[in-house]
Amino acid sequence: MELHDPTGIAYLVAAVVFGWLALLTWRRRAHNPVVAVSLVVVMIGLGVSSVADAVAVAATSQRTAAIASLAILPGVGIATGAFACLAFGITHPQWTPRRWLVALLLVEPVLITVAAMTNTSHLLVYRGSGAAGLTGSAGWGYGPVFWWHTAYSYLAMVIGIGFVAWGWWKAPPAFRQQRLTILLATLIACAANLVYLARGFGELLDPTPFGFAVAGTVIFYAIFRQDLFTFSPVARALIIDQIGDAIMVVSPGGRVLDLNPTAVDMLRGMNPDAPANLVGASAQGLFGENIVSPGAQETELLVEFASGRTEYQVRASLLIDRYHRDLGTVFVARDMTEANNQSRRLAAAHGQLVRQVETIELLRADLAEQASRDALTGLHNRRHLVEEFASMIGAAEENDEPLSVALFDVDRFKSINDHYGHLAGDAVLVGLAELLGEQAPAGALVARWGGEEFLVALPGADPAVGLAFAEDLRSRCERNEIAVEGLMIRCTLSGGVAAYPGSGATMNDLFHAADASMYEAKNAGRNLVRLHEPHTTIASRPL
Ligand code: GH3
Ligand code: MG
Ligand code: MG
Repeated sequence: MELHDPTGIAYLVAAVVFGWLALLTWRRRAHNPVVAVSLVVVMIGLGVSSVADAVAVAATSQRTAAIASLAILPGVGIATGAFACLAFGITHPQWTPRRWLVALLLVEPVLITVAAMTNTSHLLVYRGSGAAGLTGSAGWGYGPVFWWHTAYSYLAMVIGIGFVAWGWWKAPPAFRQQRLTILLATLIACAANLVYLARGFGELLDPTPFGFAVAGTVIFYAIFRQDLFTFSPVARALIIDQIGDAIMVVSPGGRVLDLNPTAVDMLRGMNPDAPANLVGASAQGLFGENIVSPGAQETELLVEFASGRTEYQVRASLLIDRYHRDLGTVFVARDMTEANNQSRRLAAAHGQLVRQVETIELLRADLAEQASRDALTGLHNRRHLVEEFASMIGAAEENDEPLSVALFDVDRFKSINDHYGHLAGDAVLVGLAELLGEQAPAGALVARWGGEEFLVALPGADPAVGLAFAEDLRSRCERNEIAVEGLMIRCTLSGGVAAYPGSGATMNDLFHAADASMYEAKNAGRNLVRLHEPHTTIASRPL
C-alpha cells in the first residue's frame, strides 16, 4: 500500500473527519440520544467506507484492493439507513425508533456484507474475471445486488432528505435556520455523489466521501450549535420539566409547540376532553376564554381538579428573535393556591390582631380615664386637673383670653362627719359633686381638689364671670338640701376666685391666689365667695 498516493490520503482525511465527528457527537449524545447515535452511525458507516476507499486506491496488492472495494458497500448501507433515522429524529425531537425499525435497517447492511464476502462464489455484486479472481478492478462489472444496494441507499437518502425538507417547511421560525442548514448540507453531499455518477463511475476520484465529510461537519454544527430548545433536552429537563410552573410555548398561529408536564396536568384539569397529544393542539381550544394576551397584566385562572381547586397566575410573553420576528408566545402559569391561602390566613390573623389591639387600646383608654377620676365622686382628680390646666393656660395665653379658677371648701365639714357619720359625709360630697357638674358651663373642668375641696377651671371667664359663677354656686348650695338616707343635710361653701392673667400667669400663682381668697371668705365668716384682687399679697398654705 502506498500511502503517498494523494487519492488514498484524501480518503483517509475524510475518514479521520468522520471518526472525529463521531467521537464529538458521541460525547454529546446526552443532548438527544436518538439524533446523536444516528449521526454517530452515519459517521462510522461513512468512515468505514472511506477507509475501504483509501485502501482500494492505494493498495499495492490487487487482492487487497479488490477486497477493499467490496468492503465499501456495507458502510454505505449503514450510513444511509442511519441518515433516514437522523433526519426523522431531527424533525421529531421526542421520537425514539422502535426495535423492529432498527432491525429492519440492519437487514440491508448485513445482506450486502454477506453478499460481498461471498461474491466470488456467485458474482451477484460484482462480476467479471477481476471480481471472480479478486485480481483488481480490471474487468469488473456491476451485478444485480450492487444495483439493489445502490437503489436502497438512494431510497434511504431521498427519504431522509424528504424528512429534512418537510421539517424545514413545517418548522416554526425558531428552527427554520437550523433545518435549512441541514437540508443544504445534505443536498451538497448528494450533489457530489451525483456528479460522480454522472461521470459514469470513472476511474476518477469519488468526491462522495468528501461531500459527506463536509455535510457531516455542517450537520454537527447545526445540531449542536444552532439549536435552542430541541437538542438540549438535558437542560430542558432540568429547567422546564422539573419546574413547578406550567410552561407552554404557542406558535404565532395559536398552536401548542411545546409544554412541560406541569402544563399538561393543568390543561388536562381544565379540559378533560383535550386531545392525547397536546403538541399541535389549538391553544384557544385548550384555554378557551382564559387565554392571556402577551403584554397583558397577569391573569388569575381557577382550575377545578378532582383533588380540589387550584389558583393559577398566568403570564404571557412574546418570543421575538433578534430579527424581531414573532416566534410565538410563552405562557407561564404559577400555582398560587398555597401562597394565596397563606396570605388569606395572614390577613385573617392580621384582622384578629388589629381587633385585639383595638380592644387593648379601648381598655388602656378606659384605664387612663379611670386613673384621671376620683373614685368617690366621679369628678376628675387633682392630678388630671394639673395636667390639663397647663394646656388651658397655654390656650388662654395664645388666644389672649381670660381664664378663671374657683376653689370651694365645705364649711365645717368635720361637724357633718361628726353628726351624721363618715358615710353620710361621703354622700354629701357626692351630692356636691353632682351640683358642681350640673352648674359648670361647657368647657369648664371640675375636679375634686382633695378632701372636701373642689376646684373649677373656667376657660374664657374673666374675674367678673368667675366670681358670678362662684357666687351662684355658693347660693345654690346654701339653698339646696342634700338627701342622705332619709335625712336632708344642708351645707355651705366658702369660695375663692382668681383669674388669669391678673392674679397670675402660672398654674401655681393662680391656685395660691384662689386658695388665699377662699381663706379670706372663711375668715370673713364662711358661706362667702371672695375674688382675688391682683397685686395683693398672697398669704396662703402651700399647694
Ligand atoms: P372649715 O373648713 O370650715 O374650716 O371646717 P372643716 O371642718 O371643714 O375643717 P377641715 O377642712 O380642717 O376639715 C375637713 C374635714 O373633712 C376633715 C376630714 O375628716 C373630712 N374629710 C376629708 N375627706 C373626706 C372624705 O372623703 N369623706 C368624709 N366623710 N370626710 C372627709
Ligand atoms: Mg378643708
Ligand atoms: Mg372645710
